[in-house]
Order: sequence, then C-alpha cells, then structure tokens
Amino acid sequence: MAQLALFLGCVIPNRYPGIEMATKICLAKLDIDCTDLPGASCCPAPGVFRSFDSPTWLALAGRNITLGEDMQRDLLTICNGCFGSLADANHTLKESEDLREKTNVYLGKIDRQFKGTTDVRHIAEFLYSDIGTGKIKEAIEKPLGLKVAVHYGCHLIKPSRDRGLGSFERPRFFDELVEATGSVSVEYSDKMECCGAGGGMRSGLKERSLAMADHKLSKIKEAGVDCIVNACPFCHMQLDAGQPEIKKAFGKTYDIPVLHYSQLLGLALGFPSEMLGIHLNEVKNKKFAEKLKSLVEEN
Ligand code: 9S8
Ligand code: 9S8
Ligand code: COM
Repeated sequence: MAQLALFLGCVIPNRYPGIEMATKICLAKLDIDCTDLPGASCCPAPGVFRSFDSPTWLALAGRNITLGEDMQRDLLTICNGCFGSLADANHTLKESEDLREKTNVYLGKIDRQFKGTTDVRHIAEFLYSDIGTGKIKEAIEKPLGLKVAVHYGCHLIKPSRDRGLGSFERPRFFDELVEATGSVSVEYSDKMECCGAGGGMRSGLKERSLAMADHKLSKIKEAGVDCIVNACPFCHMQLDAGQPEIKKAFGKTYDIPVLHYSQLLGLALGFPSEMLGIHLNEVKNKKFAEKLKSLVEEN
C-alpha cells in the first residue's frame, strides 16, 4: 500500500481543525500509513492561482510536491481544491519538459527540484480504489443508518479526463463510500452543482455565491436528509457557515448538519462526535445531535 503524507491545506487548520483529527484517527484505525507533511504551504488554491498566474501556481504547487518526494511518500489531500491544484500541477510538471524546466529554475533558488517521483491522492478516491468499500464495511463498528445528501464538489471529479474517476455527470464512488458506513445516499436535484464557494466566488461575489449555496440547500432540504456529506473543507464551510449567512442575506432558514467524509467515517468507526470536531460546525441541529448521542449509547 502507498505510504502517504497528509496535505492539510488552509481551511482545515484555520476553520475546521476537527476534520484533521477525524482524518488522522480514521486512517490510524484502518492501518493506513500516513504522516504529517512538515513545511507545506497553501496548495495554492486552483480557482484563484491557477486561473490567474500559472507560473506561480506551478512553482508553489511544485514546491509542496517536492516535500512529498523528499519523504518518498504520496500526498494525501482531504480537500477537493488541494487535490485539483496539486494533482493537476503534478501531472503538468511530469508531462511537460518545458514547464518542468521553467518551474525548476524557481525551485532551484530554494535548493529544490521537481523530480516527478510522487503521486497526489484524494481521500475519497484513495479509500475507494486502494482500500475498498468491502474493507471499510468490515471495520465499521456502528452502522449509522443516516440519510445523507452526498455533495461531490467540482474539483474532485473535474477535469474528468485527468481524474479518470468515471462518470462526472453521475459518479457513484463517493455514494458507495457513504453507504459503506451503513448510511443511505439520497438522490436530490442538481446534485452535481457547485456549492458556489470556489473560484474566488465566496470572497469576491458573496451574494451570488450564497445564492448558489441556497439553491443547493433548498434541493437538499426537499430530499429530507439527516445531513450533508462532503469531501472538501471549502464546500464544508460554504454549506455550513453559509446557512446563517443565507438567513441574514435572504431570510431563509436552514439547519442541515454538514459533515466531512472523515467525520462520517469516524462516527461509523465508533469515535465520539466531539473527537471528530462535529460540534465545531456553525449549524447546531438538536435532533441530529440526539441521534448521534443515541448512536453512542446503543450497543
Ligand atoms: S490550500 Fe490554501 S486555500 Fe485551500 S483548503 Fe483546499 S485549496 Fe489548497
Ligand atoms: S464546489 Fe464548485 S468549485 Fe468547489 S470543490 Fe470545494 S468548493 Fe464547493
Ligand atoms: C475550491 C478551491 S475547493 S478554489 O476556490 O476553486 O480554488
């Protein structure tokens, strides 16, 4: 099995540290060899840097990748944006001699060179392809029985040609991972739509960004689920912190709990919700909290 180093990105350490904890305890419980990645910076965010300044994107992403190369470990991302940025940069730098040479001129100034010896993974595709839903099911201690709205987000599956994760219109692998926890993935309209945060939208065009999140949340509400599950802390923040913001901006009320996949998996592996940082979410939903409590008390 691949040896991994965990790439945290910016949003988890700054806003949702519980997702880091949840990821680490789940990986340890599944006997997956994953260390920290000392010295990592912002990936940098693909919708911002890659879109506006490609040489800077490749230099910063290339530097982060060389940290994994030094440790002879693949990078494990737990954010779609980090995955998109680093996987695409890795791919680009491996394929294009010209861009590799140009990027290595910058990296040479800090005594680094991109070699192209490592891989970039995302926790959802890694668990699905390298561990498998069968093994996850075997490890489950508390089948959750939750009704879940799965939110894939954009960068996990697109550009689909490079990702190679199958259908980008109707993917299934993330739903299957959620179902491995004993939950049900409930279909809802416009499931593959963007949450509205990426590409600088949340920072630059807040109202438009919230309108997109509101649209998704309204469809999810119609489906009548217990919670939303994502694999990206930026989607997580948009769908969680976005709910009180939507209330302020448009007067619409939601109280849909939002979990990162590591947190959902952690519950199913038997960890208490405080250890997984679920209480650090903005949305406080009493009914859901009680459900989680009864889960712990059962068996
Ligand atoms: S790092 Fe800096 S802004 Fe962020 S979380 Fe995920 S994408 Fe990469
Ligand atoms: S969806 Fe569209 S661009 Fe993105 S991946 Fe995470 S944030 Fe939400
Ligand atoms: C979204 C990242 S996860 S970015 O804002 O598009 O760069």
